[in-house]
Amino acid sequence: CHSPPKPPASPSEKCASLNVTKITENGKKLRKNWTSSWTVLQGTHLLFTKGQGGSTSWFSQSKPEITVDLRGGSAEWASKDKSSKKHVIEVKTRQGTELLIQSENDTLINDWYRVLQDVISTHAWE
Ligand code: I3S
Repeated sequence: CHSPPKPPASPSEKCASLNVTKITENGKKLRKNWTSSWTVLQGTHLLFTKGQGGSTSWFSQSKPEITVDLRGGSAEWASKDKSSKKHVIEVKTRQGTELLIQSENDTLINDWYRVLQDVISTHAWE
């Protein structure tokens, strides 16, 4: 994560510009609103800020728009009926929020899929 003034990133920190939309909040269905979002995985939490043009956006300058706790949640490849886009991950939280995360870059999204699975399985019983 390219932000020199910040303290050193923890090993579990990861960031990328990804396309994101919430589809459910507290169990209630929402209208999709895909936005490019600077996405940070910080420990067991995923933080999203409004994208300001891909990887040049500076996370520490803007407050997260969405924060989700991955503990007790799930991350799976979204089925075709969830989106017509390619490479879509469906993230569900224990609190009943569902998000779709997408990137045209399949290497990048595969990497995120693997890391999300890893975080969720590591912290499954917390
Ligand atoms: O699941 P939907 O309703 O087909 O999702 C599409 C819509 O949200 C659409 O916006 P409006 O119909 O509200 O104008 C978006 O532009 C599409 O991107 C959504 O579908 P995809 O398949 O791209 O997730």
